[in-house]
Formats: sequence, structure tokens, C-alpha cells
Amino acid sequence: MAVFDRMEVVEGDITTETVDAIVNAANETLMGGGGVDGAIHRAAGPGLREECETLGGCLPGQAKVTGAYDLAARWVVHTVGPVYEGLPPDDADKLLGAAYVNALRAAAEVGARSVAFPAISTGAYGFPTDQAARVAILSVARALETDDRIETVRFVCFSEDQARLHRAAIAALRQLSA
Ligand code: AR6
Repeated sequence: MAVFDRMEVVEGDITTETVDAIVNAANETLMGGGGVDGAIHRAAGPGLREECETLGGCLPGQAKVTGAYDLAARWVVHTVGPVYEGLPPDDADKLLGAAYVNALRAAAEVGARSVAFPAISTGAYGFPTDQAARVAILSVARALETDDRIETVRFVCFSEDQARLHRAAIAALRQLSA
């Protein structure tokens, strides 16, 4: 199936997704936090925190997998996006792209076929939402092109505006590659 047909955008709460793996926009400690990280830990229950305590944290751009406990998904892939402020924009883009690609790779390695992402780094970490959407779509599209272990990627946006930006990024890339 063509890469663009393997990517979809929805508006909603990622904790209710029934995909194989949901991605968490965590921090380097992997001990939970606010935003989507807090929502995932609350919905998964205390087992998630206990497993995270064994992982030794995670560097920005890297990813680590745990079980999903009370969530409908089978796995949670924890990745850490860049804090936007203070980084040269190119470095921020590269780190954000690495977070998406390494999260996908980690999901594929445990056997996930469907993965849902939140808009990593666009909340507390301050990444401009339009730029983040372009990086997310481009890096996932490239990864899917060379790796067919993941069948579908769903971008779960928390607002209509975020969903519009992700759909626009897919449309722009589709046009470029036509
Ligand atoms: N489902 C989908 N998206 C959500 C949800 C949800 N339930 N809740 C929030 N978002 P953020 P970051 C969106 O701040 O910028 C945490 O404290 C939100 O609207 O969760 O990567 C961590 O522990 C935004 O677009 O993650 C770190 O310390 C996007 O998720 C830090 O925040 C990401 O916002 C990570 O910051």
C-alpha cells in the first residue's frame, strides 16, 4: 500500500486508541508528567509507572517500549521530543524526526502493526505546531517507505487546528511526490 494510504489523521484522545502501540511524549526521566504523558499514565494505571522505573530514563530522540496495562493498546512506546527553545531550528527538527522514527522502529521491533502518535513536543516543549506537523509527516513517511513492518500510523491530534496542520502536511508531501 502507498505510504500516504498508511497514514491517517484523527482528532481525539490518544489514551482511547485501540491500535497496537500508542506513543507517549515523555520526558527524560520516563516517570510521568503533565500533558499527554500524564493522561497516558492515569489511564494505564500504576503498573506503567512501575515498569518505567526500571528503564533508566530515555534521551531526546530515543524511544523505549513498555506494556500498556489498563489501556486498550498492547504497548506504550515512550519517546522524548526536543525542548524547542534554545536549540538551532535544524537541530530541533532532526531530534523531533528522530523521536518519530525511533518510536516507529521500537514499535516494529516488538511486533506492532499499527501505531498512534500524539503531536510530540508541541505542548510543554514549545515546538511551533506547523513546523512540528511537517517534520512528523515527513519523517514518518520516509520511515514507512523503507519499513513495511508497520501497516498504519495514526496521528491523534488534540485539537481541530492540529488535525488541519497534519492533513495539510500530508497533502503538501503527496503533491511533491506526485
Ligand atoms: N491525546 C492526544 N494528544 C494530547 C493529549 C491526549 N490525551 N493530551 C495532550 N495532548 P505535551 P510535549 C497533546 O505537553 O510538548 C509532559 O509533562 C497536546 O495538545 O503533552 O512533548 C512530559 O512529561 C500537545 O499538542 O508534550 C514532558 O515533561 C501534544 O499532545 C513534557 O510534557 C504534546 O504536548 C513533554 O512535552
